[in-house]
Amino acid sequence: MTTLLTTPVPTASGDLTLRHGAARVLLANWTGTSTVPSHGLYPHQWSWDSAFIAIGLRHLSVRRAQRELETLMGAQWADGRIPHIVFNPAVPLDAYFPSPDFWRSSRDGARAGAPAGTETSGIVQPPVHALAAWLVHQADPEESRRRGFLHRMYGSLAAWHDYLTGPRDLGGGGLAAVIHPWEPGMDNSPCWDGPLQRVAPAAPGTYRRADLDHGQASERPTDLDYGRYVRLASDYRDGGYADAGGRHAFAVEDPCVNALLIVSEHALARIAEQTGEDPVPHRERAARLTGALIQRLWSPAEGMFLCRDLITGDPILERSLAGLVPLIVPGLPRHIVEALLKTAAGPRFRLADLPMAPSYDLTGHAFDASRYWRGPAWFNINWLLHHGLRAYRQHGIADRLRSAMLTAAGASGFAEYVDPFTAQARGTQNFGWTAALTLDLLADAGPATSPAPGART
Ligand code: 9WN
Repeated sequence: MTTLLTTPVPTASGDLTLRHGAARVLLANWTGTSTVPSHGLYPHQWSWDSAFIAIGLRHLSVRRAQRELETLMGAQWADGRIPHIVFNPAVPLDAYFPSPDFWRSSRDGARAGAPAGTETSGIVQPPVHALAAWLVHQADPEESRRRGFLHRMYGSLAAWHDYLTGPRDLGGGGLAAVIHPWEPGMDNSPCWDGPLQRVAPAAPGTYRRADLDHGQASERPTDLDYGRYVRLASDYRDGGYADAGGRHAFAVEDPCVNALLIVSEHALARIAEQTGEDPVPHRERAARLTGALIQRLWSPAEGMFLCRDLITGDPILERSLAGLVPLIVPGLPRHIVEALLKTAAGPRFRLADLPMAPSYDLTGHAFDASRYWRGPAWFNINWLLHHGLRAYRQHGIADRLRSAMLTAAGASGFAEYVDPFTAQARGTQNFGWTAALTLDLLADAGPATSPAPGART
């Protein structure tokens, strides 16, 4: 069956203009060792962006896609964490906040194993990396073997997953927790509104937001929320970036983060098979994580997965698109798949009639079609949904989503995100993962060219 772990068979039928446009963005955003999400708003290397970017870059240059991931893994901490930003020392400090002099990773992260020669942030982002490494390998297995690509990636990826399932299992229930709203990658999701109430914001004059130099204030997080982000990050830093034993004001289990961890753990099993390691522990861990995801985050009443606030112990009653992303997890019970598909097509997400799925419940009290992660549609999450739909054989709706995403990507100038009703551009343009995933979708013509059901590739 087609799963996220299968590489699409490239076709000649892709839209050439769109392909050229997407390739132009990736070439322009390449810095020589990695790709920036956007030169203006995000001028460094971001962790999950790089993974999605590598998945698209493999269609242009397998070597460059490998390099993208190798650069990121080169900044891994000794405790296994992959930092959410790897800073480019050539970029001025005031180009992005929080800058390296805020995180001070090489000094304040030394005890947690931060590298001495590279400045990074100290928090993490969702684990898309093993999936990306596997897909990059599959794009040209011979070249990958010749360069020993998977051999070089395996140990780092295994350490990364050990970190997430070890020190980051803050709830003790077998799932990875996030300790900052930037970690799940959906920074400004209404899911964090409740947990953030407990966080005293950093004093306004103590930092300067650089994001407002590039983005409209009406589309970005509020100053109050930004102050809370800064407080959480500086408290974590001041505690030496310690996880276990650290007192976290914010600790949440998120279904998208954990679904990606499960898919990446399956990818790690495939990688282990290629490198001569034992794949079984990875399959077992993927199975355990899947059980914990269902047990801790599935809500039969909502027909979707919910985040869990580890400080109160309660589910967070906000419906974000993160709760449908587990559709990418293989082998879900049938009743859960059916409920997820019903919720996706229902009034909250309208996947069957809107161009792309909104990031948050259309009927929710906090819905905002323009503001960051509170309604707009994002390409990376819709790309994941597209794969989930294919995996569970919903080819009609997957085809529709794919073609709407391609249209929106081209028409919006490869926007960071789009209005969920009109698909009009929002945020910045020439955005890395939008271009990369466009290339990937163009190469993916659907089930007709996919391997036979059950095929292991
Ligand atoms: C903070 C880079 C990143 C994405 C995140 C997105 C946004 C950063 C910010 O940009 O977050 O990490 O400054 O808002 O929310 O998903 O990885 O593209």
